[in-house]
Amino acid sequence: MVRKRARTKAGGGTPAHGRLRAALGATTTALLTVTALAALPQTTAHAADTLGAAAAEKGRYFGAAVAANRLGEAPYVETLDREFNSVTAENEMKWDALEPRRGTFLFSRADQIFDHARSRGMDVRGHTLVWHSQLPSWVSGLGTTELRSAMNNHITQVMTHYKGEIHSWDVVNEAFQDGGSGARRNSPFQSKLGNGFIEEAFRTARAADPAAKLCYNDYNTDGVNAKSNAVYDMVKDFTSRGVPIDCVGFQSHFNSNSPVPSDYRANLQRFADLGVDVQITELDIEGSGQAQATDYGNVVRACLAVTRCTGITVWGIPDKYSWRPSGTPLLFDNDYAKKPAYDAVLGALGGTTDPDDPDDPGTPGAGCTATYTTAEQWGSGYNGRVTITAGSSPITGWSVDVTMTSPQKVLSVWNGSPTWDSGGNVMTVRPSWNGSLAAGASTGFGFTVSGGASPPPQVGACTAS
Ligand code: 9MR
Repeated sequence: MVRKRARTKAGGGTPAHGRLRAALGATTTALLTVTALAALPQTTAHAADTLGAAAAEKGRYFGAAVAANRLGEAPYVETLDREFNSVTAENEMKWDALEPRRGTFLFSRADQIFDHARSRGMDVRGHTLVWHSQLPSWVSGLGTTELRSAMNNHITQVMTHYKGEIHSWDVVNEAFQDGGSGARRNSPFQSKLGNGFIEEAFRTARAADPAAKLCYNDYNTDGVNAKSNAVYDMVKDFTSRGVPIDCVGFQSHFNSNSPVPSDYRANLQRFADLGVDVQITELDIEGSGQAQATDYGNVVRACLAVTRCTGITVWGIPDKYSWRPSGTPLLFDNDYAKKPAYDAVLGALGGTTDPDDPDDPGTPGAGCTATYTTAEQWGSGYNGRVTITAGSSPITGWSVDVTMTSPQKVLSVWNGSPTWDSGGNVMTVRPSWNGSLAAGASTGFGFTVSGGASPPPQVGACTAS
């Protein structure tokens, strides 16, 4: 733990975080003034070149979910500190991490993330106070009265520890069922405390830290559907009765089974129209290349089109540390190179990438992009297809690495010439006849894989020549 934190008592002195924030505020103001004066002649024509800076120019934050055990890795921290101005603890502020035994609160790992972020002036989103998952078994075993008391105590203790320093808290997470019922999810809270547990959690949270924005957070609520309608009705009821709620989080975990909905923006807007902020809280989109980039750009544009969409958090930094790494759903590849999706997000935010930066594969004119789709699938294999699209300049050749997961094997490749690494699971594909492409034109190659219908291959960035 970086520093010992003082617990606030009712009527007590300034919490440790309050002093930290006051000090940071003064330092930041001084630094900004000096920077602005010194840099004015050169910077007036430059667009922002990081996600956080570009989002800030649009009045939004751009955050990432962070894992405490990665904070010792230099490229991880360098990317976090350079690109993001908000942080969510991916697991460290969940109930099982913070109160594994009743009344025993362990804040050290959560504090590592909190201290890292706050000492650099980043916002912190709190995730999450009341959730059926990652819930210690002692909680599920309690009877009604004890459960009520444990829930309120957990909310109060945790929020008091970070009082005045958390931008938004996910007070209740994933309390509605999937599917068409619009019903509440069964959980210890729901079954013992009934529908009123959500309202009670929000009221307790408001009392514990009046400065924090209080959010309800869920998944599969990104478009208009039975589940989002049920959440909508709850928020409408809360706002009409004065139950404290400030924001709704849309997790936005997308893939081919759960694509970005066409009514995403409209859905965000209808919630905003209830008088709450909306936030994109756990964004990741499985895929690669231009298709993934387009989806990411669309998500960012949807948020920007809704005045009360106050920020976006991506659920991780490099693909390899995603909760679903085989789907390569994030903005940075395993070596922290910016993916085409990164460029699409930065572009949608109104920023620009540095055309001389070799880590920017999606920079206009820099070459080509590769997009993967599974064309057919059967019990023990599939046909994959990679579409290659030239950037804004013509190209005369391209190459793409495609990595299979053992025991999968590639049986054949068409419209491309493969070479293999020594381990036999990475093939580098170059053109057979289709290397020359006009600016913006596409070609593709296909391949048949046996040894398992999933996971899909990992398709690397396209390199043009
Ligand atoms: O990314 C988190 C992963 O590391 C954990 O193992 C998992 C455990 O439930 O939770 C993941 O984060 C989830 C988030 O807290 C709530 N929404 C869904 C996220 C992805 O599963």
